[in-house]
Amino acid sequence: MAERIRSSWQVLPDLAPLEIAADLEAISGSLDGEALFIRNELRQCRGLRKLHLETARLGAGLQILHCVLFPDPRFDLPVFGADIVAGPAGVSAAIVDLSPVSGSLPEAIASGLAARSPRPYSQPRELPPWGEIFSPYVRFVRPANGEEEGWFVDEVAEVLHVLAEAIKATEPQPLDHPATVNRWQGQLRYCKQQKQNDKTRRVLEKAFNPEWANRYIEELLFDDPQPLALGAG
Ligand code: 18B
Repeated sequence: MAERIRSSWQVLPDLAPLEIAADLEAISGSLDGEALFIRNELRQCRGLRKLHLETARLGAGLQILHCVLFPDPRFDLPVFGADIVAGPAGVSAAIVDLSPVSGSLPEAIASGLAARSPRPYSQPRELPPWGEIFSPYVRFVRPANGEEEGWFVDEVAEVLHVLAEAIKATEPQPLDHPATVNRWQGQLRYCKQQKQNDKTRRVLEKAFNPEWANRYIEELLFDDPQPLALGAG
């Protein structure tokens, strides 16, 4: 999955490095005597202020893949988010979405997502209340076997393709355009809702400590978009 995501980034326009604090790029430690490792990769490109892929192994058998692509608010683009959580018994949660930041998805995105063939997962999962940020096309499942895991990997690639096409087709609006301001607020709200996921916080608090977990969530996982310097765009 991580390899599929990395290779999907290669086609994006003006892909460039994005600085990351050295102490957040590769993190290792131990939890209950088990090795703990986190790797973070950051990029930026035309249309996206931040591309983030995190792969983590936390304690006894918990593996997480977390990927969020945050749009530059000047572009009419949604937030891409994916999270896969696997324990010793297999994948318990697999979610992928292009989430709107302006009420509803741009038309080309919605039709691109709607055109995909549905997969008959046997164990769909119910979203938590903070999940109201997700689009009607969100996929949230517990893949029951290798076949369903394969469906999910394919779906993530399809969703990334829909986003990549939209990035190519979208022109930026000025920083002080009301639509830009609206999308900036929508992205702020996306981050605020994601921070209500207690399951993420609890795992990080246990593996590290509450202060570290809070900094990690605020500064790396769901950092707010930069304030709009009105008049500068
Ligand atoms: N998340 N996930 O990314 N989370 O970060 N995640 C869990 O089987 C981590 C995102 C999402 O039912 C679970 O329930 C950690 C993004 C949803 O209440 C654990 C990190 C999205 C749920 C973690 C991480 C997202 C969920 C419980 C940082 C979506 C279900 C596993 C590396 C775009 C929440 C389970 C619920 C669950 C942990 C979604 C342990 C530590 C970007 C909806």
